[in-house]
Amino acid sequence: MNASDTIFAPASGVGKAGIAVIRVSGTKVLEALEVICGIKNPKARQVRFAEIKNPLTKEVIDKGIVIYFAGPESYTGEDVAELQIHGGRAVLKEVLGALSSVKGLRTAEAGEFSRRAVMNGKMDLTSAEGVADLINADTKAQRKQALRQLSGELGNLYEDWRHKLVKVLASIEAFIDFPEEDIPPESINTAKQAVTSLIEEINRHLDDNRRGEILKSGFNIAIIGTPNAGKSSLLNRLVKRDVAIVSKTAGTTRDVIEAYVDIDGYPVIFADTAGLREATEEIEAEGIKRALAKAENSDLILAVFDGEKYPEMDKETQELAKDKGLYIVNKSDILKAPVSDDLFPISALTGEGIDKLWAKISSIVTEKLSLQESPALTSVRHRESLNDAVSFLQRSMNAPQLDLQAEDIRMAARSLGSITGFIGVEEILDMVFKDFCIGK
Ligand SMILES: Nc1nc2c(ncn2[C@@H]2O[C@H](COP(=O)(O)OP(=O)(O)OP(=O)(O)O)[C@@H](O)[C@H]2O)c(=O)[nH]1
Ligand SMILES: [Mg+2]
Repeated sequence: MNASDTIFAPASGVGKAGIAVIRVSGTKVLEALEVICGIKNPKARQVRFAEIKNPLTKEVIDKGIVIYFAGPESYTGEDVAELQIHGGRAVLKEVLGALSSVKGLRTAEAGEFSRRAVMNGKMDLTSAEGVADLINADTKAQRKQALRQLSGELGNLYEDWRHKLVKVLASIEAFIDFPEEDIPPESINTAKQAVTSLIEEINRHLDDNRRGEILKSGFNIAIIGTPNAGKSSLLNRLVKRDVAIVSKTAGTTRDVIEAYVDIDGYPVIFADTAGLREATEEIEAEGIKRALAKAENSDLILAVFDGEKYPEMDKETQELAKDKGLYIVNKSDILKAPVSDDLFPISALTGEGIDKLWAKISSIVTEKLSLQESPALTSVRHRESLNDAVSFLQRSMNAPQLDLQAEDIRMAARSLGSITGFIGVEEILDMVFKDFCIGK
């Protein structure tokens, strides 16, 4: 990958459409516009109608709209052009072919436009990740979270923390490097206090039950229980589709069957699993193994008990679901004993009790994932760097010497900087001189 190449790629999706957009970015954009569209000296940000030609045969491929953005006032910070052409496969293929025949132009790699935007300081890394999340957003809450991140809310939070550390570092370094300047020793205490409160703040942010990450990837709900309890029937009922096979044969479901639903704007993935019992053969044993893994990795468990057997309730199912489960007694249509208040009696067959269960699931999901005032942590990458930062800060608090303390704080600032992509070293020096007026 060469960052000096001019790159192009369809910005719109695959398949037929009324319009397709091709984006071109780099130093050769003007040249490409002249060769392919016959446009010379375009005005930035003005819509131009143009014939798009094959530069070799001069044949007109399509007629469309061309917009030129002069760098740095563009998405990537470079010269950019957007060609809005008809979205037919042949048109797209030939226009892309025409672009690739211009010397110095090549197809962009995945994420390369946003990568250039980051490299050119148009956005930080978290915003670029927000762009990807926004494109992948399936539900309203996912879209909102992604847009907040794209808009820089998360990046600003991390940058703000890093700035605090840079300030602390500046005061410690000043103390070390310029002892003759009579810096009050309290400044070291103030610095320590700042580090302590930052550790607390980062820990609060980390300790959010993975709200942002779950919103991004989907809230996982596993349906478990003994064979024939009615797990597959419940799944079909909940997602209003016939996704899983239902039969009176115990042990029907073998593999994990997942179905995706949007609950009030939140992404939820229900997983039906194999019935739990002593396996009778190899495939069933594997299915049960997967069921247990699914239960372990889910955010909520729907423990389904067979109403035909109630009040007997399977012990293993109870145990598996005790920390994060709802106990559901299915087949309420044929129940012989009344169900106690803490359980959800339902009939997957008739639909009885499903509304109440659905309301409960929905309230759990909403409470767990609802957007908060401060932006949520959304990726493992961020979590790892934040954990590193906290470790360094904690170590700095116990460092025996000031210079070691400073080094740990510098490492912590670096970890934070790696999240947004800003790891300025120079600015620490800048800060020393600015805040303490040391030097001439
Ligand atoms: N009467 C009654 N029968 C039900 C109800 N729900 C499911 N059944 C029946 O119970 C049997 C088993 O249902 P499934 O949904 O396949 O059960 P499962 O828990 O997925 O079973 P496995 O996949 O074998 O683990 C089928 O004959 C269903 O028609 C219900 O609410 N009432
Ligand atoms: Mg089943």
